[in-house]
Amino acid sequence: MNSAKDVDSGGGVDSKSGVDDMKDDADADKADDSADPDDLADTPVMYVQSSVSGAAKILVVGPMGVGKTTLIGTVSEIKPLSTEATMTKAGARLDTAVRPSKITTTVALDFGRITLGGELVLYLFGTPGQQRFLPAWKDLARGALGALALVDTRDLEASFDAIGHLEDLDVPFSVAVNAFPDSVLHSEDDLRSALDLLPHTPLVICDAREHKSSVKALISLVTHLIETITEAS
Ligand SMILES: Nc1nc2c(ncn2[C@@H]2O[C@H](COP(=O)(O)OP(=O)(O)O)[C@@H](O)[C@H]2O)c(=O)[nH]1
Ligand SMILES: [Mg+2]
Repeated sequence: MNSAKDVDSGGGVDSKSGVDDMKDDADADKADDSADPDDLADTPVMYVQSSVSGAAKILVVGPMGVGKTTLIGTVSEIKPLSTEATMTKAGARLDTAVRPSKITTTVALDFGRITLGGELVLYLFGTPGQQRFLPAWKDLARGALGALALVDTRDLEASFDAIGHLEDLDVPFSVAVNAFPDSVLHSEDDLRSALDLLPHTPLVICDAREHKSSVKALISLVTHLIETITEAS
């Protein structure tokens, strides 16, 4: 049985050359892992590259505090749109403070864009995790090709809603465990069984603050989507 650590961030990504090309290009496009999304305000190239031949709407889902805003900000080649708002006492009855240090929350959505392999543009829509945003969440799911479901192993149950909604709405997804320093280590088998994942659903570990790791998580999803579409046709 593999330890959760062994669920390499590339897990679930096969070595198809096209996918590797995507990874390399995405890495080259943004080599600096520590890039501050705010720096992108000065980035002149904001348009979709002329080499792009396809686009996909991708959801980034998960409970509050799991790292959705962070991941989209990490990978986005445009200044990400984020609707973070300071949590107030008014929301205290509704929004459970997941971490004392977390004082903002996404009130509508996050939006970012990443081009993989110079050919495929992913439009990333981060969805608010709170249960009361469920109607908005369903609207956002319309037209989505797939979703990356972020999971925090410190509170697996918090991810059940989002994963359940994806299953209900038939949105194919892959799961990325966003590793926090105090995350509990689980074996891959245990995680799969706790999250009730189908065998073909990719499960990877990522650090939403790291570009390469986050891109790998998205590539695992895209690979899965390509396989799903190919199998269906
Ligand atoms: N240590 C660690 N902290 C993270 C990671 N991802 C996000 N965070 C922090 O966790 C907090 C919640 O992340 P955020 O992206 O706002 O979560 P969201 O509610 O899902 O959008 C922020 O303070 C992030 O800086 C991670 O991979 N590792
Ligand atoms: Mg957020």
